[in-house]
Amino acid sequence: LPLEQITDFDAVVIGAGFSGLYMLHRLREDGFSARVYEKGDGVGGAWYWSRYPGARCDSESIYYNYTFSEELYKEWTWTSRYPEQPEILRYLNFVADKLDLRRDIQFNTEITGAHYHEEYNKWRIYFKDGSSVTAKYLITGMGCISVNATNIPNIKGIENFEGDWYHTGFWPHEGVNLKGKRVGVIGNGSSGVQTIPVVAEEAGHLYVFQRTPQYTTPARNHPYDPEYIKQAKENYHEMRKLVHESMAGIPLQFGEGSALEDSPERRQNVYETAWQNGGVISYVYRDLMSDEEANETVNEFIRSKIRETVKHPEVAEKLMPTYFYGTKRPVIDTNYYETFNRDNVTLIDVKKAPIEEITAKGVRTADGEEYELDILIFATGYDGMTGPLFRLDLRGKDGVLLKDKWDNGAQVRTHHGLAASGFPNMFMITGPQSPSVAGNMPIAIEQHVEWVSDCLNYLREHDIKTIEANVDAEENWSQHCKEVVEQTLYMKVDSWYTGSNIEGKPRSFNIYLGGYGPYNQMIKDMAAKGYKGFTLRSYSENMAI
Ligand code: NA7
Repeated sequence: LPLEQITDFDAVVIGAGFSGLYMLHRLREDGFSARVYEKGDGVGGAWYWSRYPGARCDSESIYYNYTFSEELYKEWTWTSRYPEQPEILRYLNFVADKLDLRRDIQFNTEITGAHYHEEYNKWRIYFKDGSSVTAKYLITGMGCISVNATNIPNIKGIENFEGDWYHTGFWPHEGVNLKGKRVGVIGNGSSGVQTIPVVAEEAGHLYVFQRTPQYTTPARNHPYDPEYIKQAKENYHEMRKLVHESMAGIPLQFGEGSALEDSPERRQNVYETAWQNGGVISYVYRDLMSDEEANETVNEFIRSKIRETVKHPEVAEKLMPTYFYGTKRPVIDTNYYETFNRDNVTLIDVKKAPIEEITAKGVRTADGEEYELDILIFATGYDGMTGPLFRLDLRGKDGVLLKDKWDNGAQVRTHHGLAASGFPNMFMITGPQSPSVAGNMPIAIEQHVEWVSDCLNYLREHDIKTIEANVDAEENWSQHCKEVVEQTLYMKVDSWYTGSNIEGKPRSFNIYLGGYGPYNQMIKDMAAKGYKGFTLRSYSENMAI
């Protein structure tokens, strides 16, 4: 049959980002019929949508890519230490072309839901236009943050604003002319910290509405030396092994000592070296993420850098973070604190005087000030982890909605973040309770895609019709995830990791913090033991086929 007439697939994959592209490749290589559905008109996922000024990845380029193919790795050459959004998008297009993936991706197609039908042992996948297809396996590849789950705070009056407003994760492809404009940015997470210095250079005046001051460390981005790239390519095999065995998907040596055991002088030296090298610095001691006192040493170091950098003591004071460094997604920057020395930048503390209303002219805060704006940018993040899944009408056995099974996020239960009981033949790539955003995502994605691919081959070889996570296995895993996070400071802070950025979202931490390498070993062992914790059935009494 011509492809457009085929409506039943071995596997349907949601989304054509890093996850969907690799998953499709593996499915096809293994001889499964597969189709990826993608809302956008091109590949790239988050990197397709997040085109805001300054958008860049915080993982180093030479690790922020697929490692499964030596040929792909060697053929692509990154230009700088941290890849900017257009370059990542070019990379993913290069991969899609090279592997000839587009012929099995249907673009401009939004999936609204998927229902499992036990009697047929099929997933039926629904689209926005009301049509549907069926598949034996459903694989979600929307990632932990998605354009479908952007967070636009519910601030009174947005509909009255006469200027233009945008969200960083859903940026017009033709760009936005900021030249000479009065621009407001709400939010200073990873996106805000990246966009603020770039917007400041173009805008007539920039107003930064800050609720929680942010720790950020210099990225020290720079063009790559060709010799460095040459070596990276020569070390391909070693690199692939290292990143997959590492804690966070990058070959970084974690400090083994305690921050509290070093003398203040030596500690200062350690932090200063890390600061000069650039990038996140939470790894330099083993206890920075687990001990409040140890954590405070790095906080004080970064605060001293803010004092040094920002000229006006009053502005510097407003920029001083007090939470535990690293417990919100650690941010790296290019000229963030420096930007507040510019004459055309005003920092507004909206913790002190919260935003009360968006008016026709701009933003009004509780102290009665009104900031007149032409453009308002929401850098306010996402309903992460569960958000992309909950936006879909995802129903397992007996029509149970995933959102209900997980009690709106209060009771997330997965088997290693890969699968959930009651949802047979459904797999999640970087699902909740997997290591995912605790490191360098493409590596986490490869671990999952390779596991799912091996699993599907196993099922086919053994003539198994359904695979389903067991309730006790997901109970154990969820408990384990909880125990690991309880040894850290993460739950003590409000962040999108804990879900506390979304009004009404239950506080719950759904990232496995035990490390990429150990996790990968666990899921491989699980498979080697005949898919421990899963029920595999070669038939079902209810099945019509
Ligand atoms: P984040 O990291 O969730 O940051 C969102 C920012 O927006 C953060 O500073 C929030 O302040 C702020 N925010 C959210 N709602 C409001 C309201 N109502 N008023 C004022 N300020 C608000 O999102 P990003 O897009 O930067 O990054 C998301 C991920 O993308 C990132 O971690 C990477 O993995 C890629 P708060 O701290 O909550 O006070």
